[in-house]
Parts: sequence; structure tokens; C-alpha cells
Amino acid sequence: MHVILIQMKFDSLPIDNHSVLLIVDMQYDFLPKGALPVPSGDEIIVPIANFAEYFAAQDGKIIFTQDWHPEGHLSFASAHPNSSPGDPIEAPGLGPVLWPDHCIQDSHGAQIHDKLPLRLAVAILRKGYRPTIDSYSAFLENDHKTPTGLTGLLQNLNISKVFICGLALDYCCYYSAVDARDEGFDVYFLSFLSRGIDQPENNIERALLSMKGKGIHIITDE
Ligand code: VGL
Ligand code: ZN
Repeated sequence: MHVILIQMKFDSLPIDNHSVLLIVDMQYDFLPKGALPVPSGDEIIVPIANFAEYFAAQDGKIIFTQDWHPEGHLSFASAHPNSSPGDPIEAPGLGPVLWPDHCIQDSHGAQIHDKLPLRLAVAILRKGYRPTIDSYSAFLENDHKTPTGLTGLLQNLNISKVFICGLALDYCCYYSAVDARDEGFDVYFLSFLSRGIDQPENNIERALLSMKGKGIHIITDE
């Protein structure tokens, strides 16, 4: 019954064996009570889990991303003297703001929420592991040059359509969507399966408008 309802709802999405669902950074540190909680992030856990089952049943492939920082990562306010989370930073590969310590390699906060179907994943892509540079995008690190290898993996898998959901809408999801588009994929941004940090102010609205302007399909649940 449940599957049939979901099926009817998403029938219009062109999901097939050339499609990948990127489930971005659904880790405890980005959820309520985590180190860098994204408001209402917990609302999308079960809907993403259900959608992933549907997506896989349509022959789509599933890839998770996992923010994966070493201790003392330069994106952390704690790595800079007299700085607090949210303070602006302008440095190559970092910013626009500093973050609280989060998603430390092997910590509980870095784990992907256990209600999500990791068993469906063809790959789990880790990013942000180099100490002095951040990586919001799943495709390119924040120097906008260093590839993560994801483009090559998707090309090898014959993927042409990238569906994106997860956290945070205005950071890792946004930058991943823009880079996917730049790499030549058709991109479907599932905004109803994403929540944002909205920092600086109006960042979510800015991200959605920017994506629309680049030809990314924004999918709401209407
Ligand atoms: C993210 C800030 C810092 C994200 C990761 O997953 O959107 N945001 N690290
Ligand atoms: Zn991070």
C-alpha cells in the first residue's frame, strides 16, 4: 500500500537505470542534538528512506555522501584564534563562515542515520578529509579544482541524471547540484527532501534561485 502511494506520487520523475540518487550528509551531527544541527533535518529521514527504496525499485542507483573531517580541520572555528562558529572567513577553500567541530572521522556524529538504507548504496563518498580545505560539493573540493572522483564513477556507471536530497540544502546539496550541472548531468533537486542552514540570512532562497537560473529542476512535493 505504502509503496503504491509513493509510486503514484513520484510517477512523473524520470527515474531509470541512468539515474543516481545522491543522499547528502544525513549524519547525526547535522540532525537535531548534533554538533551542527540543520533546523528540521529530522523531518526528512523517513521520507528519504522511503524515496530511496522507491528509487532503487525503479533501477536507479543510490550514493551517500559523508562529511568526514580530521580533528582540527581548518573549517572549524576552534582551529582559529579568537573565533566562534558563524564568524566569517575568507580563505581559499574555506568559508563563507566558520563551523563548530563536526563530523569528526569515526565519531558517532559522523555516522549516517541508522534509519537510512545504507544497504542500497553502490558507494559512500567521503569528503572534507583534507585538513586545510573544505569540500561542500560531492564533485569538487572547495578549491573548485580538485575532483572527488564522483564524476568519473557516474560516467562509468552510465549515469545521466542526478537526483539530490539531504543536508544542508544551502551548502553541500547546493554546491553538489551546481557542480553536477556543470559536469553535464541533468539535475533534479528534491527540495522537499532537503533542509537548509540558512546562514547567512536568506541563503536557502538564494540557493534555490541560483539553481533555477542554472537549469536545475527544482522538485517540490506538489
Ligand atoms: C556541510 C557545513 C559544513 C553540509 C558540511 O553538509 O552542508 N555544511 N560541513
Ligand atoms: Zn563539514
